[in-house]
Amino acid sequence: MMMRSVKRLCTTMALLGVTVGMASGTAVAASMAGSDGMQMGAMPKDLPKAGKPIAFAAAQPLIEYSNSAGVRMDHGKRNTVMFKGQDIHIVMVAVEPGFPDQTFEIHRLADPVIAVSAGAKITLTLLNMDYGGSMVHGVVIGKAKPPYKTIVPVPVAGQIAEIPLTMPRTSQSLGRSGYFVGTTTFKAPQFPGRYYYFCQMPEHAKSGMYGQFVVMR
Ligand SMILES: [Cu+2]
Repeated sequence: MMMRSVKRLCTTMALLGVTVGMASGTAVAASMAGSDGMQMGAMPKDLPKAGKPIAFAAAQPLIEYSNSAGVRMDHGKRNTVMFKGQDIHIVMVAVEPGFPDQTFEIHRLADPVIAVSAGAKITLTLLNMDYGGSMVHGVVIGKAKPPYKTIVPVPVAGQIAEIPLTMPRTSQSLGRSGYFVGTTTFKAPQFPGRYYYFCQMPEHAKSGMYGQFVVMR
């Protein structure tokens, strides 16, 4: 089932005449009709350190990268952002303004399927844009699948990555706020398979803060 849907994505890509698979992991800029889109996002340099809030101006390149990197493919409920290549940078936003509570955004899709190449070196960054005391968010990627309990003990089975909990933004005002960022690097598994990313803050995964993480061939 999973491989079939990945295959279908690849077929769709081929039909659209899209070239992917840059060795560097950067996407090729292309303009395409319809809702399927592919854009280049400049990979932010000098990623902010965990635990120190950054200003909105410093968060903006990360937001822009998150909104544009990878290949966005809209398939109804199973929207996917595909990252090809062996050197991948993914920026996830926790609750981008305008999106529902307890969601992750990539490419302005809430909780999309993330598809990556097997064996790729992945830099994963989380920018927490949420506001409010308990709006602490992190990311764990592993084999633990939904439905989730209130507390999901970590590490989970088959865990491949974790970004520790990051604090919400410091002010109601987006422009005046400080933003917390977490980053981890890991290697995608060598074999295709289906994993899940979720937020390890109690209640969050249970209330929907998760998505699929698919390792493609
Ligand atoms: Cu969360």
